[in-house]
Amino acid sequence: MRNDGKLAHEFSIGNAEDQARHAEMMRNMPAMKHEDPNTVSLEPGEQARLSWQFLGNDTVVFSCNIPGHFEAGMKHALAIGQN
Ligand SMILES: [Cu+2]
Repeated sequence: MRNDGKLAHEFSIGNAEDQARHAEMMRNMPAMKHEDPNTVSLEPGEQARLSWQFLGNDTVVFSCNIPGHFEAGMKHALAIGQN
């Protein structure tokens, strides 16, 4: 992925609970930068690769958890597997 925007963004994969917890943590510590296996943070112009294997049936939430971004709509829920 590549950040073509003018602000820093994050791309994070998780379920709805993970993302809510992650967003809450980032509201409390706005300067924190995540480089977890399920998350990349990108400054404007930066690019990175993230590989993830989806197993089983779940609803996955892709989101940017930088404070205000998730709330502004930077999220997408997707059902995976054989539902
Ligand atoms: Cu963002």
